[in-house]
Amino acid sequence: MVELTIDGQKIKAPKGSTVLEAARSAGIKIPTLCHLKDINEIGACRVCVVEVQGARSLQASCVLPVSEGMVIRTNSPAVRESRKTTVELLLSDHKRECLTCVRNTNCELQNLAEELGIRDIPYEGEKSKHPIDDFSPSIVRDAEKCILCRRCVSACSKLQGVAVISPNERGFETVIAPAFNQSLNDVACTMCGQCINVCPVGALKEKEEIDKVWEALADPEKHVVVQTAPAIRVSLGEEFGLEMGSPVMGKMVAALRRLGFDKVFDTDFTADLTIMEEGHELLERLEKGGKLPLLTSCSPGWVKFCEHYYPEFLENISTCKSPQQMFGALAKTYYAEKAGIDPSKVFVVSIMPCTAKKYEAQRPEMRDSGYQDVDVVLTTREAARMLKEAGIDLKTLPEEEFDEPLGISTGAGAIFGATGGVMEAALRTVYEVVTGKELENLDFVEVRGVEGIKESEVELNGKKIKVAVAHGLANARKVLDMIKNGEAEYHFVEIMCCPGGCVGGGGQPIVTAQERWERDYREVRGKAIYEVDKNMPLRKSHENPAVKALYEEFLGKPLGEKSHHLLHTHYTP
Ligand code: HC0
Ligand code: SF4
Repeated sequence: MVELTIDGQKIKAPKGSTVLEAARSAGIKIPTLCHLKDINEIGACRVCVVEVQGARSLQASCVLPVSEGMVIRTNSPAVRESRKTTVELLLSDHKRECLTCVRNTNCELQNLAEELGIRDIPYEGEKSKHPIDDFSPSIVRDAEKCILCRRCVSACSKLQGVAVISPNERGFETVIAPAFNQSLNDVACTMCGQCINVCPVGALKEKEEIDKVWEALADPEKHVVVQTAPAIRVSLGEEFGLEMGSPVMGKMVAALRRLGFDKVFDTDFTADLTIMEEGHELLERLEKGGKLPLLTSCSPGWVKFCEHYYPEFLENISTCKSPQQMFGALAKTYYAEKAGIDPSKVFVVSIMPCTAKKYEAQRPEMRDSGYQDVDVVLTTREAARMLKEAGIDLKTLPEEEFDEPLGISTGAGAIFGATGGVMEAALRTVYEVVTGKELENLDFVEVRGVEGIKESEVELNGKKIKVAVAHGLANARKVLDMIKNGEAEYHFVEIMCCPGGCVGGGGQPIVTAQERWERDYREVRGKAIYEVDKNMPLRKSHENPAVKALYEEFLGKPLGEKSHHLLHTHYTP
């Protein structure tokens, strides 16, 4: 420990920590902009400058290590002046569309300008000119709003191990973009949206598709159904001012019904179905000597990553479509038939915590119903925007139930939303199917939590099954490399593209740098998902009565002919 003085206060801080960390631990606030805990700690923006006694210039506190006897001032005239000038300069070359910006009232630059009391921008001069890149089905990039903080660059390379965006050119010409300023659509971007989640401003956002949904809802010819992903039931509330991780399942159903959807269904239903299909696929590969380890297929950012960077593993990926896509295929076949509706009139909307799901829905493989299986994918944020536009306040609504039959699910379906959840759900079912015995303890805690890579072993009729779970593509890389190099051997591996799994998806409510500092959003939302599971009357996919009925009435059996046609696909190199 070292002792230093910050604003007249004596503070003890661990050796190797920064002045910013020491100040925050003592409750002294230093504003930051480019800083993002553990991800982007580069001292680039200089908003966090402080005065160090004896030093000739102001220092960026986020990269300044503490030292014994240091005397720091975080709030002197020189410090305030410097911070203000920095932000004024940023604003002078910023496309100031605050009133119409997607991040209006939720922008770290806007908040900072307000906190620093900036009332005018004295440095109006030349402005950077860059076209908007909106060719990707998922991500829109507007470099004229970019403040060059590099948070997206670090997230893409450090969290995702993808590194398709970086600074191009120099000085005033600098632009954060793929190499040679190409479109994100033309490079090996996974469309995960992690860059959006860390962007402090509106330079990165999802491709908004709200208008298509308004149009469908207004069309009396269309039967518009909505499916809600597992993760959004613990995150949508954040957009309405509720505590992070608040469960809002019943209110969410009520809100979507009031928005005008003809049926409010649940992706958790097809998550349960995925377990039936994928569980049997695992058993078949184990018995018949198929390609192992089996890798999960539900996270489209991960699948795209595998296609670009590890094509040699494509045959390991489960042939199961994701729950979102199984839902679309069934909505326009099984459901349409059962409800007596012309499938061409069924319009399927998904609400997903994910930007890559927009891309997934548009893949050519995803049309087995005879139509595009899922018509529009909205992120959690877009769904909240629609509700707000309609004047629906989630908080004040009663709790309502999903519609039947595609709204019936178990706790196993719910935990898909957190890292380790697909694995746990699969183990609950596979264990009981193989052994014929009832599981005494349903909680496979070894695969839970935010550790980057988790491993476990399960005994099935005397045979040890080794499993692993990875979340965040940088961790996926590690696991795949270990398998490739013969350093690890598994039978089944769950890979989720986003840190924390879908609860941390690129379409989720934005968590600011300050909030990321205060708590681990992946952990808070993940725990909330496991609470949802705990409170469900049924917690094993194979016990879902609607899934059982689906097999009896329509599919026949897991991996049967109809399943193969509607619910499975192949990703080819
Ligand atoms: Fe997920 Fe999914 S769990 S990918 O993490 O499998 O996005 O929430 O909807 O499809 O169910 C996301 C979340 C889904 C799908 C499901 C899977
Ligand atoms: Fe990188 Fe994901 Fe953003 Fe693509 S979407 S640039 S892979 S962080």
